[in-house]
Formats: sequence, structure tokens, C-alpha cells
Amino acid sequence: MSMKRIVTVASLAVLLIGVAQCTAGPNVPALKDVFKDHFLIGGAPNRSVVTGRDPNAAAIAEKHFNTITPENDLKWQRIHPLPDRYNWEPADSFVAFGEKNEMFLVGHTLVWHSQTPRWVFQDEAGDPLTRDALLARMKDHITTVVGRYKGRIKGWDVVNEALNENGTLRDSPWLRIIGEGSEDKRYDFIEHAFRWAHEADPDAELYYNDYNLETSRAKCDGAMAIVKHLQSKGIRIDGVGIQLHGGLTYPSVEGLEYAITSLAATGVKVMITELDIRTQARGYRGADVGRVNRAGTDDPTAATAETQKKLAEKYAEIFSVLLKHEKDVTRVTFWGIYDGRSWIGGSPLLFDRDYQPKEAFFAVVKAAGQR
Ligand code: 9MR
Repeated sequence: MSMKRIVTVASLAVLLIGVAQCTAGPNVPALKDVFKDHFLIGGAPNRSVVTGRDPNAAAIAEKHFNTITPENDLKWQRIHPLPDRYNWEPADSFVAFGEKNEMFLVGHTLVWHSQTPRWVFQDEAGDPLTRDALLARMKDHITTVVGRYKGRIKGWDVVNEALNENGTLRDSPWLRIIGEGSEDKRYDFIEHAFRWAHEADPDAELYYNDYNLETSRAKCDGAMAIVKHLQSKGIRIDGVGIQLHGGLTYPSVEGLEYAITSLAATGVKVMITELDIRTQARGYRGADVGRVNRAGTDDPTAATAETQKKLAEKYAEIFSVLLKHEKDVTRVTFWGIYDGRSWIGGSPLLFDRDYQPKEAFFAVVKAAGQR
């Protein structure tokens, strides 16, 4: 290579690093430093972030986060789309990105009613699987996926969103087929999932993860019942993930404190696993994917000063609660990296569509300073 070319390439590299640092906020503190004595702090990158197609978002993640969860690429539908086909590449990129940046990697998710292909629950003739056949399929999936990333993905959302709002177990094919309508077998699919995840990686932390635990006491009590049931059987469970998809007016301080303290009282770690605050005033409150997508996610007020102020206030309030309970809260993960690619639309995160830190970012930093 000629000297001139070397100089050109070098200047381009310096320029690109400069752009990336600028978009990550050059003069702002790194969240992972701000919260280092309190809890892990993270985000949920999608494929474009971990494969280098969105370098500005990658720069935010690298600067600010010490833990990441893949937004979609470990879901059954993505990683195991057909009975004999696993699609490893995107998840491998996620793991490589996290390891390069020395981040605590979380796997999301193994057993969920949503984003699971229909074939999982059917035999070759299209009839519902028997209990034993579905258990065998679940074991094979968990063993294969957890086994591949053994020692590298350090914590798993083993079971996701198994509860109704009133705290009873959701009527999913997992419950219907493995539970066989029997009261005695109602927790069986959860028990098996946790057992097999533990067998596949005895050192990995194992979590139950759900939304609205901070807004519905009944649902939170349902999560506590799952934890206690597993504990009573001697099955490993390390933590409960409170997703915390909030809004400008919820959750309340009391609701969030109830969830943290009552879950922690069972002896497990508590984590905030999918934090965002929707700015849309109307619409369904919760994280049921089908319902949110149908509701539409446009928010014409998202960028206004008034909305940004309310967002900053809500984030400050939530972080003051999390910091108050930092003995029990071990990790806080945002659901996304920046507004431009959030699942919920509007302006729900700490970084705007131009990758710049928002008023909410500074409110969160300030909350840490007030401890
Ligand atoms: O943010 C995710 C979105 O991109 C996907 O389309 C959707 C379906 O897989 O899932 C979203 O993430 C959900 C998470 O996996 C579980 N809790 C609720 C989240 C928001 O719907």
C-alpha cells in the first residue's frame, strides 16, 4: 500500500471513530461508570447493531453498557425455525459482540408462548403433540441452544410471560399439552425448562421474566408462586425479570417497590430486563406483542419539550426507586438502544433518533448522583 493510501485510510478511521464517539455522546459520562457501584446496566441490541450495520448504535452500547440481551435473535422462531434447522449466525454475532466488549450476556428466551413456530406443538400430521413428545422437543431445544453458548451466555430468561394479569398461568400450548388440564401438573413445563437449562449449563443463572409485575400485584404474586414452587422442588432459579415496559404515568412508586421487595423476599435476584417508557398517552398498557402492534405506535408529541420533560421525570422516579433498592436489584436493561429502532415507537429510551442523549439520560445520571 502506498504512503498516501495509508494516510487516507488512517484519516478515515480516525474520522469514523470520531463520528461514532460523537453519536455516543462525547462529553457525557458512561452509564456503566455512573452505575458501577449499584447494578449492571444494559441494552437490547438487534442484529444491525451486533453485525456492524448500525455503528452509531453499537458505539452507544459499547460506551454505556456492560450487559446486553438480544432483542430477537435467540427467540425460537429465529434460532430454530424448522425442526432440523438452527440459524446460529445472528446469535453468534451477538455473543461475539458482547465478548469483544466484555459484557455480561443474557439469553432471551427459551420457553415462550409467542414467536414459537406452530410446528413445535404439532406432529407430522398436524395434530397436537402428546405431552411426552412436547417435553422431548423442549428438552432438545433447550439443551442445544444453552449448550452451544455454555459458559458464554451467563444468564437465561428460561420462561417468559407465562402469567395472566390475575396471576394464574396463561393458557398456552405449553400449559395445555404438558399440564394436561391437571392441577398437579400445572407447573410441570416450567419445572422441566429450568431443570434442562441447568443441566445444559450448570453455571448459568436462570430467570423467570414477565411484564406488568410492577403494575399488577396479582401478577407479581403469581411470579412469586412460580419462584416458591421451583424452590420447594430444589430446582435452580436465580432471579425474576421485571420487564418494566412503563408509560409516562405508570408504574407507581408503590407498585414498583412492591414488586421488587416481594420478589426479593423469596431470596432471588431482581432485575429490570426490558425497560422503556412509552410516550403515547393512549392505548394498551402492557407488552403483549400482538396487541401493541395492532394499536399502532405513532406519537406526534414524542419530540415536544413537554413530553421529554415528563419522560425525564418518570425515568428519574424509576431510577430513584431502583437505587433505593440496589441491594436487591442486580441489573437494569433498556429494551433497545435508541429511539429510532424501538419496538414501541414514540420516544421511549435515553437516546434519540439521532443517537443523542436526551433530557431523560441526564435525569438518570443525576438520580445516581443523588444517592
Ligand atoms: O422488541 C421485540 C420486537 O422487536 C419483536 O417484534 C417482538 C416479537 O418477537 O418482541 C419484542 O420484544 C418483546 C420481548 O421479547 C418480550 N417482552 C415484550 C417485548 C416487547 O414486545
